[in-house]
Amino acid sequence: MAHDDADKSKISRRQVVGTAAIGAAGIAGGFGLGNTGVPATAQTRPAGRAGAQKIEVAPGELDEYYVFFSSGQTGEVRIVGMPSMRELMRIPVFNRCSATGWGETNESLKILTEGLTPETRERLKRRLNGVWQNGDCHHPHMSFTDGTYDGRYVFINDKANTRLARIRTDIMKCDKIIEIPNQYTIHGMRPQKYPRTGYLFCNGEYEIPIPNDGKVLDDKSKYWSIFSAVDGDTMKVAWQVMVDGNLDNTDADYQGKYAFSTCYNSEKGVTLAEMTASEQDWVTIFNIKRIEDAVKKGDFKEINGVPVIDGRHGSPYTRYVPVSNSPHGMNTAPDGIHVVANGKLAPTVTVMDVRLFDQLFDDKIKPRDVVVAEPELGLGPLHTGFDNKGNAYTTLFLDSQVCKWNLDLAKRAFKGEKVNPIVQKIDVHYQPGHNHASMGETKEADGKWLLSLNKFSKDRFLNAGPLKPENDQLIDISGDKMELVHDGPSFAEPHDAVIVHRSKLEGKVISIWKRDDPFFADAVKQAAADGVVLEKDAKVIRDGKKVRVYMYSSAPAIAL
Ligand code: RUQ
Repeated sequence: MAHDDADKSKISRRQVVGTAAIGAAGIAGGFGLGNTGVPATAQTRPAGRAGAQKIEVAPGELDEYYVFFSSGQTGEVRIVGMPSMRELMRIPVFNRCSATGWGETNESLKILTEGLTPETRERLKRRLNGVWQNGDCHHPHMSFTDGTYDGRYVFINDKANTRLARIRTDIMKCDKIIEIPNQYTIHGMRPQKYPRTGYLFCNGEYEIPIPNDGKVLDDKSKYWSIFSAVDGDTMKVAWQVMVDGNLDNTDADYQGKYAFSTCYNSEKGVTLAEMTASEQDWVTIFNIKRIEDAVKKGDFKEINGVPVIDGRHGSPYTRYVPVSNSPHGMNTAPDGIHVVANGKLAPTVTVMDVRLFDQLFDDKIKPRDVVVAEPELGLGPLHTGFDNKGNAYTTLFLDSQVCKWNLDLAKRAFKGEKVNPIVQKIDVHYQPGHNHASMGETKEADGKWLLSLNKFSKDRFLNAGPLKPENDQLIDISGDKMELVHDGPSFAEPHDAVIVHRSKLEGKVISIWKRDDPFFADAVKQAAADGVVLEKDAKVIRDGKKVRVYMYSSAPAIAL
């Protein structure tokens, strides 16, 4: 059974798209929109709630999961409760927030500037507040210990300005932002899962001259991409690896030995035609132990204060596994064995077995020998989530579907057995990028929920103008079949989310600030220097051209 049967009576979007190619005039109004103006899907939805699991969270009840959403160019991280899908909080990071003062207060401005490179800090001095005014968050991820979330931090990348931010989960505030030198953009970003985070792996998506000092402008033979490992405790770049091709998405294994990234521009092209010229690109595998040893024994070049290791073809530090043209998402299965590279321009996903990587690095097998399955799923496979029963869920961007498939069946089909690894496809609305299963990127994947983060919501909500909200759809995966149970509009552009069971944060998130929290340390220090007792003094200190106002408020009174 390859297709969802919920919509059998209706024309499928794939047919609509096909029809449109033959004669677009007949379907003005777009995807399945009838003359009533009510979307076809809404008309055909069965009365009452689908799905076996309860999604209502009654007044006074709490959600079972925290969802941490990125927000694309909005620059913040959002916390949503699941399954209610109620938005609980926004954490400003790369943006400016009038409600909380982020981007205005001394504390936030310090965090926004202290981790930038000296050149960027200098350049930004001429701008408002001396900080970047935005960012582009793609991938929020929680810190790990022993293969599962440990509730310490959430990390988020800024693709636009090559920054990595850390959010303290006890207060749900950002406490560190760094800019990564020698690379341009951070796209794929993942924490080390084992033994702990440890490293944050950050992909430099675009090839640039290294060092990028303005001397090389158009000689692309001198352009390289960089894979960075940031120490999550100190928020310092531990090491970088220079690679052939570019780096899109990344993930790490459950053994602490390898990280791997997709490359869609092995050609080092600068035009679309050049970038998609080859039949195959590759997955780059990084050998963490060998790289750490290289740093210890000095096999690197120091560039802008960071040890940069040469991981291009022929080096002992990397291996390049050919896969079909332009892979995108990179996802390690909770079984700790399988790693999925999602095809994007190819209809396939490529499954590798991490247990074979040692042999690959010892040159006992060839790169393609680590591939154990390559099922054809549909058009535009971008990202894959997992349950705890050996199933995978892949978003199909062009088909606007989520494809559920079975890892074991895919391996058997790869060996030549006549089995179909596809279990079910369900329509989503529309154009899904990431999806995420509850606890699905940890060894504690629980197979309960799947979120499909769809880029377009056309016809799914009251019309709020030409700019449509996006649509985060909640899918119940606890049964044999996926069931769509909730549509959730969201503002541009969440991209990705992680679903964390609330037990991982229970007792960790505080409700009252501690007086000695480092977040306010500078103000406390300044007050002491001014001879002010913060808890009870209300004073104005004039210090040359600076005026410091100390005051407290206890509703309805303010102290000054
Ligand atoms: S990666 S769809 Cu696919 Cu940044 Cu967002």
